[in-house]
Amino acid sequence: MRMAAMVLAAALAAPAWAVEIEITADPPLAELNLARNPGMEEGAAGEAAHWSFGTAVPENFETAWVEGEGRGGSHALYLKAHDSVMSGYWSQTVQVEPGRYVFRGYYRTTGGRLLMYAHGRNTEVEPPVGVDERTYAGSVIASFLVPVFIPYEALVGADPNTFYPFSVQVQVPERLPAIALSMGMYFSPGEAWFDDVWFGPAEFDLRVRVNAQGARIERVTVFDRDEEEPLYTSSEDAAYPAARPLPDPFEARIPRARNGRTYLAVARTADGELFRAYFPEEAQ
Ligand SMILES: [Ca+2]
Repeated sequence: MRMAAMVLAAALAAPAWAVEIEITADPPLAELNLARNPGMEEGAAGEAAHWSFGTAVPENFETAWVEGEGRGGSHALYLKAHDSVMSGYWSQTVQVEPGRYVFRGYYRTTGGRLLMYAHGRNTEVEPPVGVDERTYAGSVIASFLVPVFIPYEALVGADPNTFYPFSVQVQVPERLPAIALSMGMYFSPGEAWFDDVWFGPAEFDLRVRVNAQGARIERVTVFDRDEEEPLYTSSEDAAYPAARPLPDPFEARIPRARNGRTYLAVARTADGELFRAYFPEEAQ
């Protein structure tokens, strides 16, 4: 009898509802990804689809589409540079429009100097537009395309079995119809693996949905985790003038979220209970 009473008390103390919050990119990031074969899983006859390796000294490099060594899925791109005589890169070309993009991905390495960059040039217009990654420093076009250069020194101590993220901001100028995404080894011996590439718009819309399932939700707030001020508050949303509780389900769209940032959606019930969800999900 005493046991039954305790169980009942516990049941009463627990909330009768399970508020569900979903915060997603809309459209989903996978649909915004302009890179083809971004996870390196497509290919045939030992060749990864859509990626090719380029260097002026092919004999300095071993390259492969490797299986069982990927970060996501099973496949990755691999390269080994024997000596420091030349750079070499895995690349693919993507069509672009003027605007801000992000080139992201993951590498792992046992050593060597890596360079990941987005680059392009159109010499058929006057003046020519584009950039050369080796002359970006201090030039007028420095902000167009910024390479991520990871020197050997920075990689000392890096776990050779761990994939690390890289991210490059890309400002595509007018009259540059396409750019190449490249990942490779820069004048040093070493080896590297690349996987899970994403190239797409630097900003996108977030969609927040709250299924209250019986709870009274009073407020929904969305934060950029690195900013103090909320990005969105339902009480300031013209779509929900003084609505208490908020409609169930609740939905809001937040424009111009920035790629690479972490977002937090918080739903507050009438009792002051808080429910949270993160974007991207793994940030939690
Ligand atoms: Ca993969």
